[in-house]
Amino acid sequence: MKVHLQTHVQTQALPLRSHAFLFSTPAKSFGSRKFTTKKGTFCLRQCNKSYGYGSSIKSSVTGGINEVQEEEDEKKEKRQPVVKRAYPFHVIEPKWQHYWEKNQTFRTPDEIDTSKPKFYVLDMFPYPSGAGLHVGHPLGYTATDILARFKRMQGYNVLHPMGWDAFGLPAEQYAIETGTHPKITTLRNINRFRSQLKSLGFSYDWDREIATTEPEYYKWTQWIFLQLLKRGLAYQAEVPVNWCPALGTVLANEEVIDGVSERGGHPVIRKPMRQWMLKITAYAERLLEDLDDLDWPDSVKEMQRNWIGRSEGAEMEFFVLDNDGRESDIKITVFTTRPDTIFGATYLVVAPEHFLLSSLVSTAQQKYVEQYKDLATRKSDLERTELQKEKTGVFSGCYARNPANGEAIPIWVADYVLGSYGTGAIMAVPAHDTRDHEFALKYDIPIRWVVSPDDKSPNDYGNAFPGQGTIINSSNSTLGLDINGLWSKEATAKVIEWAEKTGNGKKKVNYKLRDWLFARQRYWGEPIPVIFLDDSGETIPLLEKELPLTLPELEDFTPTGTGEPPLAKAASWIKTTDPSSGKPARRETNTMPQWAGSCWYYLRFMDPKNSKELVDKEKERYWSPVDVYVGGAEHAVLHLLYSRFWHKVLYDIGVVSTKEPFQCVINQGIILGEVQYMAFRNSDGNFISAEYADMLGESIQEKIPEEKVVKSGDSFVLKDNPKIRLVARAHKMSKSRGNVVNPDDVVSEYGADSLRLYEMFMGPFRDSKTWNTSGIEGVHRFLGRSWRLIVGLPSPNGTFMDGTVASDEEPTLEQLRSLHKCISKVTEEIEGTRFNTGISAMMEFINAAYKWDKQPRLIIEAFVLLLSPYAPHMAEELWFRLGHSRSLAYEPFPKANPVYLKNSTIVLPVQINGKTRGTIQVEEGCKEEDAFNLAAEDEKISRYLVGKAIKKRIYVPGKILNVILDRENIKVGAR
Ligand code: ANZ
Repeated sequence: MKVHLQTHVQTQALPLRSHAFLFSTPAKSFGSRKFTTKKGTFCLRQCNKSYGYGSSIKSSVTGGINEVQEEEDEKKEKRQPVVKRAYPFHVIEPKWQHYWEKNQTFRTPDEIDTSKPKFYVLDMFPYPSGAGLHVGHPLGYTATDILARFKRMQGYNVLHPMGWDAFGLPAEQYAIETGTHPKITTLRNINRFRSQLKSLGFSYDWDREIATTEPEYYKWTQWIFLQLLKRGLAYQAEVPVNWCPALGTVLANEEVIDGVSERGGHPVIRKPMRQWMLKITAYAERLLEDLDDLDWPDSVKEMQRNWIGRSEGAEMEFFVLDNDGRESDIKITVFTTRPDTIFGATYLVVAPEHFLLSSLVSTAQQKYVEQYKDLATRKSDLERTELQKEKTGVFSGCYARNPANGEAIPIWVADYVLGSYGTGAIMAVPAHDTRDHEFALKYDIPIRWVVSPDDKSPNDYGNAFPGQGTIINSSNSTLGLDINGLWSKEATAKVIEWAEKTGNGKKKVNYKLRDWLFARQRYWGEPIPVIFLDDSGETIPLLEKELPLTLPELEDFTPTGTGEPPLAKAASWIKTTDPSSGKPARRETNTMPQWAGSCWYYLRFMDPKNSKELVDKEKERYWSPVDVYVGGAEHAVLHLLYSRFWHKVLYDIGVVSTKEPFQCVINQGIILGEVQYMAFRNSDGNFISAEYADMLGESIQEKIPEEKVVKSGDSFVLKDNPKIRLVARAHKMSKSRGNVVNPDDVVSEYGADSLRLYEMFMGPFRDSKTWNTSGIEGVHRFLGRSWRLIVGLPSPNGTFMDGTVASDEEPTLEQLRSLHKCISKVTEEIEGTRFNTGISAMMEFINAAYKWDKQPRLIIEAFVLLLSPYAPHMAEELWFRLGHSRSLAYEPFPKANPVYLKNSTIVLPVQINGKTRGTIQVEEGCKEEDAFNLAAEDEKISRYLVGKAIKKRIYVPGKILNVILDRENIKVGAR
């Protein structure tokens, strides 16, 4: 999945008054440096063959592990030794990737033992960009792989698939520039991604690989569209799009920068066009309610809630007055969340695009209102609703009656009210809404306080008081409405009740969520399966048996110039006939947005080759829902919301059995580029310390290499001149900053296991973290140490002996304790997705094991199994060297024995002045202070201590505590 380029207006939640805009622009992918080869890549290439697009992968290799080993040994001899290698990962890794592929180790069979528990762990599938994998990808993929491997070893049936979100703008843009068909570019990129992923040893079931661009896949995307259409959840509407007359094309929001096209800088205007919309708003309430039971980050749930933006309130009617001050038959409906403040509504505001505006404006104000409307259409909704922006508006020349107190109040036109939310009109209460307050002060409109906080009179407030409180100044005996003295909540209920009874309004729930704009004027997307009759223009859905409606071959992908999508050029494809009436018809030339394919792919993985159904019912019932879904936080709103919407529709029509698709969502953190150190020079070219750089204003920045930098206190300074402080900063990886790390380089230099381990060891999985090459060296050393502990030291020529140094002796108690502590911690930390601390536990274990004379097989085998989800290649090789002939992928994961987890107690003799006076029971490893306190509490021993001053204590942990008394000094008060 990539950060999708959105075309036009997406399902939108708009910030309104008092609402902060919570969803920031999605983070873009890291990008990647051009593929470079370094020492060692030779070996990787050998085994990372690219396979055909969409084809299932078949290994061409025959023979068992030994045969593979021989082949590899042969290759090894031809290779140059690489100094940095702590162990022969360059031989081991391709060997095991090869083995897994040949033996289909990670294949999840179609027919499985469903009495076993299941675990479906899914990555947000990538957009196969031309840049290849970046180091951000393996972060999430390693985590899911560890979980998948761990659960397999715990006896679960695991579904761990991978595929491609392969429609998208870059391939089409490339096609426009070069004429290369997007299919070719996509295929090339998929092959590259696949081989890169394989080089990292992920345990995907490659047999289930899918691409959203494959007709067998998008047949079902189209099928879902037909179901939506059947249920009135897909409809057509005129919607404004970004139209660039000079380029003759519709542009995505991201292709428009400051009102001009990114390409060429031509003006872009908003133009209404016929579009397909999906009625996600019909599911707003369920999308909101069902969030509660999900095991998702609170921040993501909150973002979804804000995006849906449920507001409870009322619609109130305000009759417009004619020139004589009498009620006309035009009424303005406003949406308010604060009906309790109705007596304080001293003016109305209608949005510049309000449908009634032209019938309201007085002749005298006509000119000003027109000018104002014109200005407003050039601003985005975001600009209009920005809290800090000065409010502007014009008087319409017209008044309306406040239904609560009968007052005539002015109607204003102002762009801080949006046409697209609520009713596009508000009752303005300047005493209790900050925007209205600012506006009323500017245009000299009366401010009436109607809510009083308990402790202060409202006039003490220079600003609006937007809170709840006790209602004041709110009674009208003629209408029988009196809310004075009520608390805001009660007053709101009473006003709504009164309004409903008198016909002045009604209770109303509003959502900020908008329907989803579902058409794109692009070639490289799923064709929309409908036709239009030539004579009547009627829309006819394709029959299900006509699916898939495949994309026609095109040679020219350039825009048509008329705003018609590129498919308009496929003349013979467009012309068709309606099968039921035989009438001539035209095909739809818009395509679906990239979101479509990613909305439901998790279902197809359960049954990827089913040609009769989207997914087999039993398979779906077994595998649903996805147990753990890992991906970037940039998908917190739209992708997850769209998928949930489709899933709920599929639930309603009986295709899926669960209300929600993803039980647990985890967002991995972002990997920032290596820390960069910046120094500053003044205009004479001399270095100046960072704190003066701002003062001078004209300083020149210079990047300083790490080796010329030292840490001094909390700062970084120049090694040669410690007076010069530097600025240290980590930036998001980007090509332009030149701080992108290519995983291929890391793999060739340190091996895939080191990359996997490093990505997990960098810090808590969910946090952002900075890349640091010396960190990889650290984990690489750990792997090397583990290898040498088990295999033994290399001979002088650098080769390792076969087998291991494991002995067949029974492990000691100390060894068992070390091991079981490690098992317990590693298990707990994998389950809690705290992978970094799991690695620390293994490092501690290895440090302890280095102190042992012997490495008992029982201990070593268990450690190898513990290590295997993290560093599977090395673990498999060690397992093989330990004498096993099958992969360890399905070996039971070690279980911690509680007996070895308890700290045991020992009997510690206590001496006073060298004479044994008793014994105490202490925990093994007990600290001196604790041992002494226990001794002092012991009845037998304490009597030798009472009233005595202590000269010193001699403590040998586990052996003895000797307390030496000061014979000269006796504690005051004793005797
Ligand atoms: C009177 C009032 C008094 C309001 C008060 C607020 C405070 P949310 O919670 O975001 O739904 N509003 C309604 N429609 C609007 C539009 N199209 N553009 C801008 N503002 C709009 O906000 C609802 C509140 O936002 C409504 O309640 C309305 O102002 C304003 F002390 O009505 B209120």
